[in-house]
Amino acid sequence: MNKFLIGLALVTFLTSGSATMAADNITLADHTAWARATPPGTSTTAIYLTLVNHGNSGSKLITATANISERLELHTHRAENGMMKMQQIPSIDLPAGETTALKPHGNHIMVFNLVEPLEVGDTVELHLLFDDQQTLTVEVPVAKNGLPSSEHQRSAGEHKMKKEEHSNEHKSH
Ligand SMILES: [Cu+2]
Repeated sequence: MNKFLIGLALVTFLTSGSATMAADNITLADHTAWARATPPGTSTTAIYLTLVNHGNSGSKLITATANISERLELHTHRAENGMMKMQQIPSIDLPAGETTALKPHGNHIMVFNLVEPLEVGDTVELHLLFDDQQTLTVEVPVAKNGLPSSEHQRSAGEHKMKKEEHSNEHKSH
């Protein structure tokens, strides 16, 4: 066997090896997932959660789906002329060994064209797909201003303000 073939065999082995090991590397951090309840007349909302990549290689969240809407998008906030604007992004990086939070004012999963309003007490079954074909299904509770933890309640007022800004921006699209 010449050197090229040996190299090729090694690369093939490593590739399939890492693909197997990538399974279940990404988990949801406990009590971090929530979807924002929608007031009457609103058909857009956002979902937040924190993901942990336990693997040795970086991953990317590339798609989110749920039966509440056919249009879920990955969004971020960017400063533009001193204003924070939402923008769709193709993926969200999940660096190896790190915890990545999707939260108000930052990255989030945007939901458009809700089939019906989201009410507190509802649960959304959210399916996440990552760039290594790994998938994760998350039960997401619907809440008004985040989860009822002390940390979230402290900034509840801030969340409310953000929500109004959010829906206004989308009406103009
Ligand atoms: Cu958004």
